[in-house]
Amino acid sequence: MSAPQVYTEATIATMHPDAEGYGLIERAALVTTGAKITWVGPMAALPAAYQSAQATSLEGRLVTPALIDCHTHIVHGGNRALEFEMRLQGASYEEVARAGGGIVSTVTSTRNTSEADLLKAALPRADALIAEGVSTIEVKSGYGLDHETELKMLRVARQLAQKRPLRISTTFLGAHAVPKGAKADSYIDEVCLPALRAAHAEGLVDMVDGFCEGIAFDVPQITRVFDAARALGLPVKLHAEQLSNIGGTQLAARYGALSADHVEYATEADARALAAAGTVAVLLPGAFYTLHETQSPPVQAFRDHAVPMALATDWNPGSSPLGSLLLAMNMGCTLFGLTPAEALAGVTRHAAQALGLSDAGTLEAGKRADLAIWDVATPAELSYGIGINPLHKRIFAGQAT
Ligand code: DI6
Ligand code: FE
Repeated sequence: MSAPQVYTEATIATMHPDAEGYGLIERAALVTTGAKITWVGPMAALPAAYQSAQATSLEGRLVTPALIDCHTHIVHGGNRALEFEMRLQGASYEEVARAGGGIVSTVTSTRNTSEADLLKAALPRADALIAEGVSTIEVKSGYGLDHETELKMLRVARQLAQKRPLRISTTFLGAHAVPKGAKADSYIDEVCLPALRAAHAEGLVDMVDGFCEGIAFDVPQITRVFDAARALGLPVKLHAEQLSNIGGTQLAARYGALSADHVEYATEADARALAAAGTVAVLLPGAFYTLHETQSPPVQAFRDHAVPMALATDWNPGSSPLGSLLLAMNMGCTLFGLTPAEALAGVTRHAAQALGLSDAGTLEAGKRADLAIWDVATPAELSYGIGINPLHKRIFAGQAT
């Protein structure tokens, strides 16, 4: 058993679910033992057993749970700067997609990039997130759209956690786009579902996702994917109601999904369904911003129905080349009207929930010792800065990294 490590003179945002806002404790201490938190509370209440332990004064710094980016596509080949230029000249995201650009162009690059090179390209993306105090990243497949490449992407995602002090949750997103020349229905049945079963058999899949949209797959098609996931015992999530409302959110709720993501076009009834299912609404302001969207997600309806809201980068080469979760927090506040407390919950407790992780996202005894220590005095400063990274130190599984 490793010796306890005591941190003192901290301001701690516990993000405890029963507390108001940040669950803030001033003049606080936190104790880690090995990879776990063993005590959190006011310094004045530090148990005698810890008073003689090795202590580090944090000199008034803020401690939060390490951040969690619960929706990314950081494993991919190539980039889409050309498409960025096209859209600036007036083409819409859907027009670009229909012209063979968009997701399908990243598919070509990803197929043509070796596993080693995909890893090489993904590592600096992971490093950029780590530098902001991120401990856990969800990574999706979905730029392969063939058996071999979908599995290759997921293998690379798994390797990230071997190359860096990082926790990776993998998501199979075979139902991301219809590959060129294929029919959606036969693609689902003949490519996507067999690839899902093979990836699962190789231990590569933690969750299953789909893109439920006019330019991708409809509700009956995603239903087949969800049924296959259920048969394998895998939890589901869904890109739903990003560009229109075609019933994805209700579908996600019917399957008890971990999350429904984007949800700009979700309605009050959709919010009610998410609440009843315990499904997290993952808000992705980077895509909203990049695509010049004007329809904001129904944040007030989510609040009214107590739908947990998470925030993520959606880091992908097309609709959200956003490599900063801190900036996603700022955008969540400025573009969607979240409070800074909602934004921080969105990248900690609710992000953990969106990944089905019950051992992270709050600072409580028994949880993983994944912490972010910040050179700020108040938690609102994390959302307030634009392009400012005040990270002092990241602790991953009890170790400073
Ligand atoms: N919605 C998104 O925002 C990303 N995927 C999706 O289904 C976009 C992916 C891309 O444009 O490459
Ligand atoms: Fe996405």
